[in-house]
Amino acid sequence: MAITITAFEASPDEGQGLARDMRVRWALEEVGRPYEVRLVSFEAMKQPAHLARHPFGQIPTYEEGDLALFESGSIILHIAEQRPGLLPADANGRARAITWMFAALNTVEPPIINRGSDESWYEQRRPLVEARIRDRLGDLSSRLGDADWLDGAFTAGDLMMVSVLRRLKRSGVLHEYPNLSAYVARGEARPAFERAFDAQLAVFTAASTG
Ligand code: GTB
Repeated sequence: MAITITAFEASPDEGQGLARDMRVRWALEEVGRPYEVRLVSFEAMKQPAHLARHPFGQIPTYEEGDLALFESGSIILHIAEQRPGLLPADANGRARAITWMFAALNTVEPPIINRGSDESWYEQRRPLVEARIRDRLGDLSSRLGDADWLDGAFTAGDLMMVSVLRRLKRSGVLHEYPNLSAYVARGEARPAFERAFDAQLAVFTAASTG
């Protein structure tokens, strides 16, 4: 059954692969499933046709036959459950991998998203938000230690955690945790990541040259 996902027609990240379609593309590449992309404008995301797919008018979405999903976590779990490659075969290993997916989405990503940029209103909050980020990164760094991945072989938990940490790359904070920087680099060096990255970059390149 053909798979269609949605992505920004014009991503504000200018091809850095920081929007959440990137993690879905990466998961599909890891399990070897081809997919099509429906590009949506910010205006179209709030129209009834897209709201029927995504109640909050966002990307990414996922369609396969009569199944329509939203929320990157749910989409990646679905992809991982359909084909081998992202979840261990043993039940306990699967449960731990799913736990790391939730940890990435619920514990590590929120303070990272709260990180503002140079807006004046953010200045007062900056010390608190950045302390929260460093708390999470410090704990994650201790847990990872010198392992390649969070729990043995690469799983959907790593895919989600690396995706979340990539949002910090421009900030320089990751460099304070060399094992986390190396972890993100390991994820980005995976051929499936590279294919996904190139595909999302091609959208930006086509838009900026055409
Ligand atoms: N919880 C949902 C999920 O995980 O799928 C969150 C989905 C979400 O935040 N989608 C964003 C969106 O559609 C795009 S990814 N926003 C439009 C809207 O809400 O109207 C978030 C994102 C956007 C841009 C950058 N960037 O430019 O660096 C990074 C991440």
